[in-house]
Amino acid sequence: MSVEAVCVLKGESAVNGTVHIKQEGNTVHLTGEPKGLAPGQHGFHVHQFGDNTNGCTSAGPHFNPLGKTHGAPEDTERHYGDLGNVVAGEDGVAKVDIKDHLVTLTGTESVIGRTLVIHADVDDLGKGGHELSKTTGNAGGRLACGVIGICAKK
Ligand SMILES: [Cu+2]
Ligand SMILES: [Zn+2]
Repeated sequence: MSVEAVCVLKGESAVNGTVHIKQEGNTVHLTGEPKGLAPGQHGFHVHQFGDNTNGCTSAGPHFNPLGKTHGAPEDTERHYGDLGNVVAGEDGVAKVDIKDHLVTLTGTESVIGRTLVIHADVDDLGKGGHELSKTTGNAGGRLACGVIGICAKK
């Protein structure tokens, strides 16, 4: 059985877009083209709660069921929600095409019902030496976010 999810990113900024998330065996594949971004890198994470009652703030911290330190997607020491950065071009569009082995749409650690967040700044992947590097990658404000939901069958 294949599981597919979708996330509509919105926020107080002009940033918006749709991200599709598909489970492919043990890998999850995220694709989409969020737009309205400043050119350059932007932190991209799954946050703990699917709660947007107070905008993207109420999504809480990075999804981190194992109590690890913030890191890069390829690190062993990372949050489950750490997807690194997406890169926006001069047109403000980020072509998201990420495969990850810790984010999953199945089982007890499923990200369905949690929030995907795109940030104002670069995620330093835990290596920037800032006091926030080890928790958030010092990625700055939350430009847009959306709850990851089960996709309607096409
Ligand atoms: Cu984040
Ligand atoms: Zn993190």
